[in-house]
Amino acid sequence: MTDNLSYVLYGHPRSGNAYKTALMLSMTGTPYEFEAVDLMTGGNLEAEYLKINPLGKVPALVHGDLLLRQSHDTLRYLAEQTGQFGPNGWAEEARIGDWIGYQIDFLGYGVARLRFERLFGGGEGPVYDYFQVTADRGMGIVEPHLATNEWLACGRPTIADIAVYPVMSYLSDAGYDVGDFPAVAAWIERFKALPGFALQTDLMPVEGWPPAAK
Ligand SMILES: N[C@@H](CCC(=O)N[C@@H](CS)C(=O)NCC(=O)O)C(=O)O
Repeated sequence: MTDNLSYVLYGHPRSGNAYKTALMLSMTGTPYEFEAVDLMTGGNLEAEYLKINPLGKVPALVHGDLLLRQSHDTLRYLAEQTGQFGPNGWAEEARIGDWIGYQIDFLGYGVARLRFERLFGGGEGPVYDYFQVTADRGMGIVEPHLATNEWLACGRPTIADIAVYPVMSYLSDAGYDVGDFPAVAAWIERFKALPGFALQTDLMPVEGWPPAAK
């Protein structure tokens, strides 16, 4: 850390986007306070939280006077503050950016939507099918890449891996069998072995989450 200002993370363990920030804090050894925003009861849409993030989404990260409301900004900011997991120069920045864009385009609008629909929606229908096509395209991109690359970018663990890991950690919730993606499965194990790795429930503990299986 470059100063003594404390970090406050607003999030919820259901959120893959908040998990990115929580992982980055943990894996860089950055202490933080956690403020739970209860996505399950609409806490993200309550007036008190909307003052922090008018978009009504998590994560939000406060560091002194700075307020970050986008998960990928939190990764880039923490990389700069800690000197860890970030790019060295624009050639690396661009390759990391490819995977951050991939996360939004194929995981955020694909795999993560499938998971949400299966857990909380109908899990079928034309909208679901659309997410399936996007998610399948995304899995078809990452599997061959990781078959020939140990990490997503730059030949070392970077914020690209931290951005992509949370959604990959719940592939089965999205209806995939991780065994069908052996290179992704091996990368998941490499990622989990990195110092500071922890589960979202340990980094953002919220009573009652995950819900007991019925
Ligand atoms: N672009 C935002 C997306 C954040 C986001 O979608 N958060 C979800 C949880 S993963 C959320 O708060 N959803 C609540 C809602 O939209 O009502 C980021 O990358 O941080």
